[in-house]
Amino acid sequence: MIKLIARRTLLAAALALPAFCALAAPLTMGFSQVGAESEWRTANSASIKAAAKEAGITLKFADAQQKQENQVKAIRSYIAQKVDVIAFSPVVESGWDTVLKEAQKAGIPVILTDRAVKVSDPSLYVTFIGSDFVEEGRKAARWLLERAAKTPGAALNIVELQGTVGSAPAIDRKKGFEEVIKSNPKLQIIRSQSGEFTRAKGKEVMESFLKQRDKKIDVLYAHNDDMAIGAIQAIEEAGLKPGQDIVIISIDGVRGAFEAMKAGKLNVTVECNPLLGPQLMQLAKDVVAKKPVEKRITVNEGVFPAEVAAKELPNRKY
Ligand code: GYE
Repeated sequence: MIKLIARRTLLAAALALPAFCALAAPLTMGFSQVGAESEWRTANSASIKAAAKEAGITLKFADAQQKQENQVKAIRSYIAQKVDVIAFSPVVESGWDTVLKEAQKAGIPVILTDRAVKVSDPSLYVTFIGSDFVEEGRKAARWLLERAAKTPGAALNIVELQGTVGSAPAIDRKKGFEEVIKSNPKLQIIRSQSGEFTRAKGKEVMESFLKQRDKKIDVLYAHNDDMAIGAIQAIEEAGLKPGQDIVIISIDGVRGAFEAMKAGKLNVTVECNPLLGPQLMQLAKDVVAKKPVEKRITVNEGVFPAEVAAKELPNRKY
């Protein structure tokens, strides 16, 4: 009899053990980050690391230096390590089917953050949290349309600094911007090239735009603040006044942009919030607990013209 009770207790304990372990063991997330190309990215990485700590999630974090092959390697290593959930911000949109199928086969859920992917089968990821980049492009263009309406007459020649070739924000910010400026034939994009989302490349490409003297440049549209800040240097070195001789529009709303606006060198920035960490960690918990989540989660963002920069600067969190 005693033996039987003992055996039953043992059995009950053994059965309860996995459930107990699942409750007690911290969740492990493998995160593959794009790189460290911009102020936005720095803020995004810091947010993810801090939020993981706060949420008690063990974070494995790898920086891919803007290379897709490094991201694929990182994801494969997370699969091999049997993490509970994989999250990543895909550097480019295409080319993810194979590795995502491997994750699915291993039963590891994938969350996309910040940037979207183009895949053959949407079940290859559970959910995507990030900004609406097409709308950001539209917001940038709407600001320009309003400004153009106040200065009737002359045509406005626009140069565009695109983000990383093939990345969702570069594709979508171009698309949204073009869609809106089409309504005013005075607005023409005369040159467009990638500045890879970095200051250094933004400066270099702007220098080459300025050297081609066939057409006057009236407006610069940069897909992020870092490239705009690099371009501002190039414009100054060419003896021109950024923000006056050339109107400058960019996206992100990082501190550096607010400082440039305060100094009168940048005219407007469209906000793109990088502080996705807390929401991502909550999502990861829900996904691992198999709770239903939305397939697409967007972020609310504003537009900040130079006139409000000094007032807004102290409130900025990134
Ligand atoms: O705008 C840019 C960064 O994917 C939204 O990537 C992000 C973009 C951001 O390098 O600064």
